[in-house]
Amino acid sequence: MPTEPHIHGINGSVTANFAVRRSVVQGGTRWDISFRVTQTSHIDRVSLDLHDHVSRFIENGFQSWSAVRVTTPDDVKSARAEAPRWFRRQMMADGDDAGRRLSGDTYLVHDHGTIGFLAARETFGRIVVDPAGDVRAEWLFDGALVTPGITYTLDPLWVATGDPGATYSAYAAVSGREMSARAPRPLPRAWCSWYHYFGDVSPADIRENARLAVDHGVTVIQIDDGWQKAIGEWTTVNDAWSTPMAELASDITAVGGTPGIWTAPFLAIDNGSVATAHPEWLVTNDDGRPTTALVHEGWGGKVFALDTTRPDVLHHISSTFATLREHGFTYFKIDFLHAAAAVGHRADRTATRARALRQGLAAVRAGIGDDAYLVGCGCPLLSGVGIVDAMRVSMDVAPYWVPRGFFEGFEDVAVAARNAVGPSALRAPLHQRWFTLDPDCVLLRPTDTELTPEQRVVIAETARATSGFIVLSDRLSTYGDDEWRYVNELLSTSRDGERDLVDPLAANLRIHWPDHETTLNWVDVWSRTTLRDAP
Ligand code: 9PG
Repeated sequence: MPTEPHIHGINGSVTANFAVRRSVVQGGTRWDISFRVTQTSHIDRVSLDLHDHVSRFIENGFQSWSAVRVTTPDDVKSARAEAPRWFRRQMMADGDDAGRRLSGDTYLVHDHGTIGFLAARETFGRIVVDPAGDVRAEWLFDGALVTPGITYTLDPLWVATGDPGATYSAYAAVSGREMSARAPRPLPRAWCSWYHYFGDVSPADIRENARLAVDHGVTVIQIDDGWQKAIGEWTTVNDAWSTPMAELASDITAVGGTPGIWTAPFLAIDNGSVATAHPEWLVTNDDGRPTTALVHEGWGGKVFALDTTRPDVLHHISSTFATLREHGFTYFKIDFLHAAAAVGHRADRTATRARALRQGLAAVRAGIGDDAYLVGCGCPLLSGVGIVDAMRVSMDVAPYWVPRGFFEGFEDVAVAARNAVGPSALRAPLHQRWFTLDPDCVLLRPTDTELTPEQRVVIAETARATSGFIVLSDRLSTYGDDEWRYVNELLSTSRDGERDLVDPLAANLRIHWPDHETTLNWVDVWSRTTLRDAP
């Protein structure tokens, strides 16, 4: 039986009085915990020993791109501790634990059940597995200031014992309701510029593909990274981009398409106009200097994070997105969202990282309007529930299968097709219960690719089985009759509706989807591939 929660201060001990209430919800135990402190304190975390022991589980990483893999408690990948701090903190809810312990961030699916947080409104949560297999729950307060006289209510925890697949689906349903998941919208049929053109895309490329896509029933034309003036400047195009975005959006509309656009709303490049004009808008380190949220050589190096606890920053974000909407865009892919949750200091010292992120996401939604289609990416998943329509749940797909170049211990989170396929399959139960699951793009082009025909099919079939959210990301003029016939089959047979995993920890992963079951051979996913569909 679990005991009393513990509270950990940033500097030394904190005393608190806890109130714990337990109830039975959908076959599991729901824990509602609140506390009051006896003196003003900066809180690191609250922890609860679960007196449970696991031997196999899914390591479920912090955000869209983090590691998602079936593993054992001792497989801590100690080399992870050597990766740069910004990278560890981007990939794990507690990046400072990298290489020492594994966790299910937000939830843990294990050999005899599922444990998870039902909400991410107040804090990020992690289910920590120590190398011996003992588990505890942690609510991360990130140093937030807490005051006596206020009752703090933790995001609820849910603990269920039973079949891993069944408890996983039940957990996704209970937490989705707790976070008021949005009603699923019809599956978009989309084209995205990234995985063929990458940063080297032009308005002419967009127009060429828009025409071909719309002719084949693919209507959303999503312009990815490469159009913007700079990271953080989302209302002006760069010098090489000859066309104003409002004009390009109207060109897309004119051929029958729906204009879509990529942005990274919480980032500001070092030395860019936002960081220079408003240094006070940035999340900072202990030394008062801006926190490096990430390093991206393609963009020019260090990238900072906006402090989304500031009303002026939230206003800037909302008005930026209202402008993009006025330009004609109604489909928005917002990326690198973890930056709003960067570790560091913010104007509102009572705010946790989770609250900062949630406020930033709400500001984007306020700017685009309730009816625009919003796709989250690089985001702690539960934070987006109730705000986004769809969410990326894996690392980037690529025109090659196995990763090339990564920080040691983090090979599962490097760009590579297998790192899109595996995590998407293991997160399939989130589809429709949390949001429309985005398993990343389908790549069918027969040229400019190192994927074998079989690997291309595995990517596409994984997208169909896990959600039916099909986004093509090829230069469409490379398609012949065979590719278009397959696109047509994918679109006409994709099905909405919830997904279940028969045994999430098995070597053959069976994904249940409406009237179908697709089996991924796990060993092969990480090396070669096979896939069987049993209608
Ligand atoms: C645009 C891309 C695409 C893509 C997104 C995101 O950690 N990384 O090295 C890393 C590399 C690329 C990346 C995310 C993380 O890609 O997922 O679909 O929009 O940005 O720059």
